[in-house]
Amino acid sequence: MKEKIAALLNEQVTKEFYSAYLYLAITNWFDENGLTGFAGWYKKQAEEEQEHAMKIVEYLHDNGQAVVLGALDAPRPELQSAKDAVSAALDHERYITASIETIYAAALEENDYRTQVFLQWFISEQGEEEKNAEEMLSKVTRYGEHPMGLYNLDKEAGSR
Ligand code: OFO
Repeated sequence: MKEKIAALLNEQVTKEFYSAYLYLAITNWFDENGLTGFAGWYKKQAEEEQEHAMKIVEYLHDNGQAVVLGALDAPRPELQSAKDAVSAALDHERYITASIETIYAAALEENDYRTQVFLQWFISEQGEEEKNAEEMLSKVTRYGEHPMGLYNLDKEAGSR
């Protein structure tokens, strides 16, 4: 594996762990504001992000590469409402999609076919995550202003 690809994958490990950390911040905000269904949704999301990070860790090891963990920034999303929290999640997913696409573009440039195949799972997953986040934002925008609407959305999120 080329050094450049290994470096980008290493950075992605940190970004995936940061995603988990950000989702934990969002989980905490929902919990602290009595929206335990949403909190449960984002807690699961945080767990999934750790799995994503570990997938990349394993891939690096399977290809004889060292894993260098980076420092995690403290997530400080400015959250005043459920809509802010859901928007922060969507923005972050878009950022991660762009990051995965950057690695994919580098793998194309370096003729790293194995990494291209490896990243396909992440490309599909990001499509799914963006879709879910967009749907969540659309529902919270439409119904979340009304207490009963928000209550029902929280119940729905909690059934994940
Ligand atoms: Fe790792 O999938 Fe979201 O960010």
